[in-house]
Amino acid sequence: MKWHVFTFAYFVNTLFPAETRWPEGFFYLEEFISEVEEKKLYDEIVKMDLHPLLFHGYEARRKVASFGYDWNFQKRVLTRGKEIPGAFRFLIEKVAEKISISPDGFGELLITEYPVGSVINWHRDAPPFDIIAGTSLLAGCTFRFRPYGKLRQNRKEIISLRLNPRSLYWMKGLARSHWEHSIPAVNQLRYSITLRTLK
Ligand SMILES: O=C(O)CCC(=O)C(=O)O
Repeated sequence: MKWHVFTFAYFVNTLFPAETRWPEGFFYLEEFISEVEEKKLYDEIVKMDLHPLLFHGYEARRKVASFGYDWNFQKRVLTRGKEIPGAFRFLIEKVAEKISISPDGFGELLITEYPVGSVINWHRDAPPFDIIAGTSLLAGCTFRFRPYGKLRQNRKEIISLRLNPRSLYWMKGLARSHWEHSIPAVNQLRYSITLRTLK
């Protein structure tokens, strides 16, 4: 290897060590669904009655529709809600195949609408859930991680990445237990479809 190539490779490696780019247990894939699939999912979502979300006592600006098992943040209980509509089956199967689980492993499907300016604040996902997988429709967003609780010594430890439309992320393990995540104000209308397995 020529010296300048080696120097560059070493420098890049030092700046962005692969293992600290994303928390362990977090995975991201671009162009997971096609534009046709995105449109098909969006056409289903616009038919739905989305309602404002109550999150830790506050009404968030984002709106949701939940199917399957639903976690109530106020009462901290899991209840069985409406059946997951069949129109989402192709997405569920595609995600399940990608992350090597059975499609029936997903206990919840959550649709979230993020109007311009809306956010999701720092949180870890609800305790009864295990693997979390999310697809972005229409627009992307910034997705941030910071160490959770006592592990959070330093606010500068935020890891920020860009989720593009039609991408898929999934998280499990340390990314769920040792990190919390948030989305700062979006600058374009975004929808997300989040799938969760039960523990
Ligand atoms: O919109 C997203 O992709 C993130 C959703 C999320 O973090 C949540 O619903 O708890």
